Amino acid sequence: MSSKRQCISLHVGQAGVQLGAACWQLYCVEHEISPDGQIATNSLSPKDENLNAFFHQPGNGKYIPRAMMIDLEPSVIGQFQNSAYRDLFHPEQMICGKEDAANNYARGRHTVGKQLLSTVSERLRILSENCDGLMGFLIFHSVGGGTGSGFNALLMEELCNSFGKKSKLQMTIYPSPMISTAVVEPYNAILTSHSTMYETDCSFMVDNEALYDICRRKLDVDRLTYIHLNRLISQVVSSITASLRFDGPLNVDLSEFQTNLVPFPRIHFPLSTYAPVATASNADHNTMSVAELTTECFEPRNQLVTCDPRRGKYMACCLLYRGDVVPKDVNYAIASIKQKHGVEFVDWSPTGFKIGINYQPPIVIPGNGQARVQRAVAMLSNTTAIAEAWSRLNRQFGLMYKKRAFLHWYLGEGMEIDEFREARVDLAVLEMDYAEISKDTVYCVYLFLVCVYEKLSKIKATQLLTEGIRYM
Ligand SMILES: Nc1nc2c(ncn2[C@@H]2O[C@H](COP(=O)(O)OP(=O)(O)OP(=O)(O)O)[C@@H](O)[C@H]2O)c(=O)[nH]1
Ligand SMILES: [Mg+2]
Repeated sequence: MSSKRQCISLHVGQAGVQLGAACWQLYCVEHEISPDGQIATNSLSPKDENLNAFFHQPGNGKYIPRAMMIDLEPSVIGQFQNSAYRDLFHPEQMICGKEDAANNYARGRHTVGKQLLSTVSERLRILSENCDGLMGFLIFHSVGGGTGSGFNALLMEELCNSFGKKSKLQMTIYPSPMISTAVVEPYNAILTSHSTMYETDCSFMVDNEALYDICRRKLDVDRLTYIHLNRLISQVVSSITASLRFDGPLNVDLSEFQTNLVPFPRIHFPLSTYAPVATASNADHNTMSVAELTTECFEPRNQLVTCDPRRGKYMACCLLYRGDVVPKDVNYAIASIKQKHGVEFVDWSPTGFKIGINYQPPIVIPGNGQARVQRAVAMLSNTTAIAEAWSRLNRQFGLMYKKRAFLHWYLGEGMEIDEFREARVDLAVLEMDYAEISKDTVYCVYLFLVCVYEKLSKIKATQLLTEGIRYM
């Protein structure tokens, strides 16, 4: 049977590729597919026929991920090619160049990245031809590095040109508030966010500092590495995609996420939370009730982005339960959350919750510190509190930009200073949008009219604002 809802995953840059390795390993374990793409010897058939949504079956008994790994330099993909999962992908699904973007958005977008684009689009065409009902794309990347930001912008442009209205959802690692691996991360993050603002349908944000904090508190691991962080993110990704890969009583597909989570095209940055994150020695977590799990999702320290939802308002919450969960318990849990102090919704979103239930319990990769549990939940919530993260980034961008610090690296790779100015205004406006949305209903009408105007005139409102500022 072929599912009419296939999804192609694109893993871009170091973080994207490493995250890809974690996600595909987890999918394989969940579906009992061995690392070389064959069905594990102890199972007669793979766990679910719906896995056609994520795996292509060319007919030789092998399951090949509908995915591509792309990096401008060879070492990270090389590591994957030396791992146990090296035979899972066809070699042509792993594309790398010779030199990276050196943490420079402009190199990823305008110079080094451009050289790889034609190969990527050709392979993308082949991947899409293997689908008889392509639903959309999942793009995994960080926005702090040059490839994940710059090449991502190029790729999103290409996806829009070649695949028009297909969904484009991103799993995006944002620069952390305090720890960052490159000084120019705020530049890269803001430039790519601006460039893809109207090309991305939904971007699930995570930041490494929040992930480190959760893993440090909840896992018995002496030395945390990206592997631990990626395995936690992969559980969220697995919950988001479980409904496409497994049958379930209350399945939520990709377009339903968008419809329910994105009230206005630009307000598309949901916050992710996952519970429980538990070690084998922590028995309490293994038996957490649906109500307890749901409460955990509204605990700021369990969020994958550092911000405080108690200082903002929720617009929508999508709760994706897995395992031993029944709708009655979910309804009860949500009713009590609605009474909870500090969980406030905007006045124009009366119902607020979207629920998904999948009976497939979560599975963990042995050796990653997490325990196997009976049930889990991933929450994706659109909250105005995420503006806190944008505000932090905008301020960091502004500090460097005021002095024109590090700009020569970008201008030297073919960028115009206007792009910086526009990106800055665009993201400052985004911050204001969030602030105003939580205030009143009238502003939402205004935001809606702006979207209609932009659609009809094909001129972005922020472009007009930039022009205005320039002449002021
Ligand atoms: N969670 C997580 N974050 C990562 C991982 N690898 C890198 N990062 C983060 O990603 C940001 C750096 O981006 P990279 O993905 O390394 O850069 P890139 O996209 O390869 O771009 P260039 O190397 O500059 O060409 C930093 O914020 C890192 O902390 C990973 O495996 N997992
Ligand atoms: Mg890199």
